[in-house]
Amino acid sequence: MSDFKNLTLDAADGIAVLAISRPAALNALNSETLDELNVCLGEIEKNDDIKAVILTGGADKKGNEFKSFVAGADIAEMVNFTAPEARAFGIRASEPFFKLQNMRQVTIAAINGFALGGGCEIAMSCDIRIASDNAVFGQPECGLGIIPGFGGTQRLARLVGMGRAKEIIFTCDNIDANEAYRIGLVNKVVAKEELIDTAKKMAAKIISKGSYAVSVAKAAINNGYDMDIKNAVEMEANLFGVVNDTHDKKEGMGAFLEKRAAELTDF
Ligand code: CO8
Repeated sequence: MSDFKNLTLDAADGIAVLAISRPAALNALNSETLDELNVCLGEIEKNDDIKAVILTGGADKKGNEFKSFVAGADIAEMVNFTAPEARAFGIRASEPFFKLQNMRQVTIAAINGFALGGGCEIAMSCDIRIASDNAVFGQPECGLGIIPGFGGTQRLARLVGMGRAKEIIFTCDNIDANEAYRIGLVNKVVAKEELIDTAKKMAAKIISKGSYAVSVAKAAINNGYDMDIKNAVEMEANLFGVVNDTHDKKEGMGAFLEKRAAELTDF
């Protein structure tokens, strides 16, 4: 794997913990970090030894690990953007964000503090979100005279419904972790000391299943989400056919019938 200035990567037992780390700016996303994320996720996609990715935020400049997940896009970089530059910045972010959404590995955001603007948006690009009890979510963009531009107007409405998404985006009110859980923005809230362990336990459970099957299920859920139900179910049937022709299917069902533990290896 390449070396990165604004990311740290720690991989063991099939699980990579990828931390966005810009301590001076509460891990705000600038162009350099977005490009590094894109390269890093591209390398992970090709790596058969990594089956799940936990995305989190590094410590702030005082060493506080629970201050910030990602405090947004980098305002200092955006302040002088022209319209074409701003558009290009949004497109630049969409590449790594779509990788998180669509890569064959499961992606879990472990949200360890501020998840504002682009921070909330990158968390929403992951498959699953686990928040520490001190996490804070919000879309402050309209207060800065802009709109959420890393997918927030689209993914927030899909996750929490249009009415709640409009309230959060229009009022710019932050919400705490429990409210984020209540409205379905996060899957789970845990004590901050347990955040990474909880994410690792969930990742370990998921990768103990058929990893190829999980990646195909992920594709089926993602691809079908915006389709009409008839075409979506037909697409599912096609993917069901694909997973029936695998080692893991023979092994998984064979092991059940033989009353032994399955050894699932496809990825
Ligand atoms: N960008 C740049 N620098 C930041 C950012 C940011 N988003 N957030 C924090 N920082 C910097 C601060 O400027 C400060 O730097 P310095 O120490 O040099 O003064 C350092 O991080 C520490 O921050 P604070 O001193 O402000 O820390 P506090 O504990 O007082 O406050 C907050 C923490 C509440 C998180 C505060 O920093 C804050 O409000 N940050 C901005 C949050 C925000 O508005 N985020 C949304 C940004 S806009 C966005 O994300 C748009 C995404 C879509 C773009 C689409 C383009 C096409």
